[in-house]
Amino acid sequence: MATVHSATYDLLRSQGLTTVFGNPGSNELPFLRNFPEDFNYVLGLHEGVVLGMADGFALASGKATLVNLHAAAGTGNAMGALTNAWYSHSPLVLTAGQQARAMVGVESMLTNVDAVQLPRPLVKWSYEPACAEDVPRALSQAIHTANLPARGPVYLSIPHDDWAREVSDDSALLVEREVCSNGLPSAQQLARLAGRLNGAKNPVLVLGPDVDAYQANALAVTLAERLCMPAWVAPSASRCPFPTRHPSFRGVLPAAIAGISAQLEGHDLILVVGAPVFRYHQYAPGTYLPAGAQLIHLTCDAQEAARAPMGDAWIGDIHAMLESLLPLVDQQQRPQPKALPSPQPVSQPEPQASGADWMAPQTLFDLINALAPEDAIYVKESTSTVSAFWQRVEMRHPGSYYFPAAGGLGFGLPAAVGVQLAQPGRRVIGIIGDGSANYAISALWSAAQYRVPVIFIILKNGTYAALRWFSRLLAAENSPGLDVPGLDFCALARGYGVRALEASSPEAFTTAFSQALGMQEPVLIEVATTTIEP
Ligand code: TZD
Repeated sequence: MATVHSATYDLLRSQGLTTVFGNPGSNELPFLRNFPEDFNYVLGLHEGVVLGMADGFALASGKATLVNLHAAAGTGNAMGALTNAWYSHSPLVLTAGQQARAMVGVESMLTNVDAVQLPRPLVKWSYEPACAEDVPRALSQAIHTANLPARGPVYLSIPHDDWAREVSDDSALLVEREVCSNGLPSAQQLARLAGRLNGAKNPVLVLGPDVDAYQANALAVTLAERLCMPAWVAPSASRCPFPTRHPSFRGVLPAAIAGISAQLEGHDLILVVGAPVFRYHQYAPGTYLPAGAQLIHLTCDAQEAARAPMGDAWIGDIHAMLESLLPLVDQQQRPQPKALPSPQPVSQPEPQASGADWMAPQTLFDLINALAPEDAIYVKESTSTVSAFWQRVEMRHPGSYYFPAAGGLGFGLPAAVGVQLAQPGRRVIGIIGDGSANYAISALWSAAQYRVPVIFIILKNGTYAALRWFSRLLAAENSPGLDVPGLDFCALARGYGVRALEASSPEAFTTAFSQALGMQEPVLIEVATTTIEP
């Protein structure tokens, strides 16, 4: 007869969740015992790292990914990283070990007292099965819920004495289940949408992360060309939905109400695809839409559609919607947008007062752009250099860029490891600030132990530069706690078993980066950089 343990592994295998990201405790050991040989366990030394690696893996593979956390403390450590997973529609199946059922009521050590409540509101569904026999079914529900649109994290708390219990043969039915959703507006709704697009005089396209998640980038290019419209990336961009050197490409919209209206001034129709409307950041009040503009929103997320303060929304599968829409959209005869001018090189700064070299981030990005493979994947978490990066680094292919979707730091290092594990054929380059790197630094250990060949580039400017900019915006100058001097990332990397190089002049960086590209192991390059405005 099957046990909860054997039925669960059969289910995970059939659903393709054979890579488990975790950090174990006593509550989880009965699940991990006799870990099958066709499964991989990726150990992270802190649950923020575990979740960040799993997030990167789920985003880059597009598949539901299993996370195994330790009770309440482990879940708590992962919550910061869960903010990013939630906003990137990442299909993470979080499981956490619970105390033995008989020990929960007395709140023994390692009891997850209100397990179901703990991860809310950052999961689609949270559950603790009412009896052991229901664990495989509940896990099946968790996996399908994570995968169904809009995708997102789910949480299951499992008492550790459940694993050895027997389950009925009907648990085999779970293994055979397939759950599909079509998610396409009706023909009539699509025709109405196409009519409005065909009738627009000066439309503009705004593309979000779900265009990339649904691999609809090429369809977005065709749509932009068909309607001769410029293409912007939605504010707070966490993925790259459009080739950045295409003549229609305009860059990333500012994350402010007034800023967006100003940039989109003059357009009569704003078509937003695969992004919330909108994901603002800095508070700059204004009108939501420029004068005379209408907004149409294509989204996979009904909640995104419902909470938008303006516009009409069509909800469905992003790829399927664009694919069905294109045959209904006429080729317009307006002139196509002209390509943006190429950014100019910036001059090399004078050496620091100490005589040491440093580089402008723009120069660093020009070098990376020139030297990196054309299909490199960038995992970025350097907050003040976002615009410079988008201007200077060409991204051509789907799945080329990942940034923390909720702005929760501690994503970059672990997500780079997870993305590289999911995409072994492409090189992952982590571009991480010296502030951001500390939130999940032990991801370096996982990279070293599993020989995950990420190139981690640390931009060492000694400060939280984005917050310095914000402190002026918010009239909050002279705030304490904005500098991070005295960090030696080469020493930290070596301590975790990662090869490290310090390279702060263009020549030294060229040598170090070329060397790193030639190696099949993780390498960290620390680069002293000047401070720039976001
Ligand atoms: N803590 C967490 C978990 N997430 C955050 N976003 C912050 C704190 C606040 N924060 C920002 O929003 S940007 C930033 C902080 C601390 C500075 C990051 O510094 P950095 O990059 O060195 O990585 P820059 O380019 O110097 O800003």
